[in-house]
Amino acid sequence: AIGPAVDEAKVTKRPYPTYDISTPEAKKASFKAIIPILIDEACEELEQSYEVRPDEVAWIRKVLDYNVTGGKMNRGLMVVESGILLFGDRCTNDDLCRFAVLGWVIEMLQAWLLIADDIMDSSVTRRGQPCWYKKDGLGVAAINDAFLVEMLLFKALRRHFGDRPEYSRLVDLVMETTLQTELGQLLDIKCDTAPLSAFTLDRWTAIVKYKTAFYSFYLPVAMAMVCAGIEDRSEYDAAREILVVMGVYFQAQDDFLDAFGSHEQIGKIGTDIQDKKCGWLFVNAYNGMVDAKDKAYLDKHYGQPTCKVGSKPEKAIKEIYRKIGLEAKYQKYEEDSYAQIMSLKGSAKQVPWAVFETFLKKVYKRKK
Ligand code: DMA
Ligand code: MG
Ligand code: MG
Ligand code: MG
Repeated sequence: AIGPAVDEAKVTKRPYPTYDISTPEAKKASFKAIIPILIDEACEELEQSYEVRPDEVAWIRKVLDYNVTGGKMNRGLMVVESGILLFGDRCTNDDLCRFAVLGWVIEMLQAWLLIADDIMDSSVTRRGQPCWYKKDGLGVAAINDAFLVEMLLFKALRRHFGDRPEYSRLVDLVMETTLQTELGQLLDIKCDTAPLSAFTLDRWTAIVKYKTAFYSFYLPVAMAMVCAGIEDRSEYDAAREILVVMGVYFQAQDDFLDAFGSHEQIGKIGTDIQDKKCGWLFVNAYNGMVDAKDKAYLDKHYGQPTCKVGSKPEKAIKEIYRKIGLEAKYQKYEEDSYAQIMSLKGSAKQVPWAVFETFLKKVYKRKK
């Protein structure tokens, strides 16, 4: 157990509700029931231990309501799914609620990463509503809100796990994963000034492994593994190998949907062409699929000021993507990724294959 910190919270932890896992709907509803508790606890702590005034508490509540909820919750739900499968019969109601807290910790991580990502990517909408920095003309002040959500995630972790043996491992895991994600975002953002000749499949793979796969796929399962007391390094390595393949595939889907998904389905307007991203579509097109004329067109317009969202060159580039058969190539890539993941069956010994299968089912051939 850890001793009290200088700023030891005066907040009382709310009692856990009854967590119903009898049906998929009940499972989801039980998961959703945890976040209002975490938000209430955070607000109470800010008021009581940090002299935050009512107006600012209300602001932070709004930041959390707006940015943490409303997503697909795939990552968060996967902590619960993995936990249930790893714990089996010994899983108590408190265990389930703690998995859900960890799930929401990932959703909070994702929330602040996305606030920042949308600023960096000049995006306009997210989850079918304005990006946080675009809401009511907020602008760069949104950066501090992102930092606040990041630290409140550690507060939730401390409140619910501070007196438990797995606490320090969980903190370490979250910090490590955050660093990996930030390094991925660095690689992503540096494409801005790189020549298009540097946009290779290798670079794409490095970007998406770091910016997406670790926090979206490895983290939820690794959290449940830590809670289950798995100590074997080789088990984490085996799980990571499978989950990183899944995460890379997931970001290929995100890149594909950026150009070809409907706003209604994905809840956001794609900006990858405008932003000169090293995305899956561009990388494949540019390296071997386009003829000299189309390549020259990409050189002239891709990510250039002429190529804003909705502009003629942006549409023309999507047209090139269609014409060269990228959609078929993407479908082939989906099949291959599925097969690659299935070929890794059996490589993890203590984590049941059902964990990976559940995750794969959630994302395979997704349209949103
Ligand atoms: C997002 O990649 C990665 C992180 C770490 C948030 P992206 O910019 O392609 O995501 P989105 O399409 O959701 O903006
Ligand atoms: Mg983005
Ligand atoms: Mg981005
Ligand atoms: Mg994207």
